Amino acid sequence: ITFPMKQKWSLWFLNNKKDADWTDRLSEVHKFSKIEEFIALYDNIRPPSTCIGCDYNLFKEGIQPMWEVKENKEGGRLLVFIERNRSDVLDILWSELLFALVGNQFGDDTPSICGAVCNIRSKGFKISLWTTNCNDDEANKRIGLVMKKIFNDAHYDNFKPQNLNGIRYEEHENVKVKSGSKVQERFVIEM
Ligand code: M7G
Repeated sequence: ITFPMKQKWSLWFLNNKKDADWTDRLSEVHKFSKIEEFIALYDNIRPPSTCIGCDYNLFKEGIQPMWEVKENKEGGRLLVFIERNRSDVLDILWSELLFALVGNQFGDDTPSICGAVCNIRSKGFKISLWTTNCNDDEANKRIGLVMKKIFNDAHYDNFKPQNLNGIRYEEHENVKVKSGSKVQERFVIEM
């Protein structure tokens, strides 16, 4: 018996070679279409907290995890910040989000989703879900509410999801031009 996925996904990795071009740092690690393939891969990669300076990305097969491609060009992201002293929370939230995606938890809103990104930085961590149309507030809010439920239902040691300061929606166009400083959000979902 095998467990095919409704949607094929691909895992990407951005290495921490800061001197190289951003696109050269990015590589596609593995594509998969069965839950058991995903679990086998998941069991063999380091948790994000051990990869400072890197990104993990889980994107739909065929969508590159970058602003420039057509699926992301007019999109944006549902974003949470995680403080740098909570690497345990980073690892939990990232795995919960991955399993939710491959487990089809976003249901009928899956077409609006492009993928998930985990930015691991010494100053702190970011987890985001990229959606394809930044103007589709209704779909993006429904997706954000599912994300909120996933993060609320996770089990933490001595941490409350309310400490995440909400899930904010940012348009990629605004993120691009404001690297470093805080981007104006389109909406926030309180945790
Ligand atoms: P980041 O890694 O998303 O956030 O962006 P950080 O500030 O927490 O490290 C850092 C830089 O990586 C950006 O200013 C861009 O130079 C580059 N970069 C990030 N993304 C997501 C892209 C992308 O999609 N395309 C290109 N060309 N560069 C990107």
